Amino acid sequence: MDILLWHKVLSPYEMAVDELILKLNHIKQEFLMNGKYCPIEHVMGRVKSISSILDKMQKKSIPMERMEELVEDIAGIRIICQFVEDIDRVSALLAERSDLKIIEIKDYVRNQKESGYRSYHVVALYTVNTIEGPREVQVEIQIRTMAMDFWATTEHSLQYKYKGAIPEKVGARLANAANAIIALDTEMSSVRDEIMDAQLSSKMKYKLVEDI
Ligand code: 0O2
Repeated sequence: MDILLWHKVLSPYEMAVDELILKLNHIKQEFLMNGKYCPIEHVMGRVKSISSILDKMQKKSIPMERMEELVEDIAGIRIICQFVEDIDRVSALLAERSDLKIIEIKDYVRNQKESGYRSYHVVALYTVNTIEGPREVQVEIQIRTMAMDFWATTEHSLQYKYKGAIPEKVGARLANAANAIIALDTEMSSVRDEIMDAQLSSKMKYKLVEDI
């Protein structure tokens, strides 16, 4: 596939990522305006690079004609939460939306991957309006805590550094770190109410100053 065709194929995914980031950030504002704690800390997104798409297709023996069906994370959104409990709240918010049709849930929070990876994945269909009419595209929304994100980002760079073959010693330390992340998330959850109250009042104060 030549580069122009790639851009044409990826364009609806770019639109989906841009629109969803905007909409999800708006949820944050709504919570704040209503004086409520927001389970979303921040939102990021990206369209998978052409080389990563090709790598995944090769790894999973996906033929070109089934790329859009089988590479589920061409459009990727990442929602970062403060507390583990927020993950279910965000997942419920997504399930209620009329612009998302959820087709698959992968709960690696309750079912941690062998690598130590924890995150909650929602694969959904989202419609964008192109000049050729409406297009339904798949998006993968990853929901995780800040601590889970720290671990996953670090492990991802080590996977890259060691080309997927992380040495046993490093793997063992990553496994220890994964356990420490679980302990940290549990500890943060135990002081959740106090942190939520403190943050809400400071954010509201900031908002009032902004409004004057
Ligand atoms: P990217 O874009 O570089 O993050 P699999 O074959 O199991 O690896 P699958 O079945 O396509 O993946 O779907 P799954 O398990 O939902 O994983 C898709 C994405 O989840 C990955 O994208 C990662 O972002 C993240 N992920 C899954 N497992 C791990 C893991 O062990 N460590 C880290 N750090 N992230 C993980 P990609 O394709 O890796 O690409």
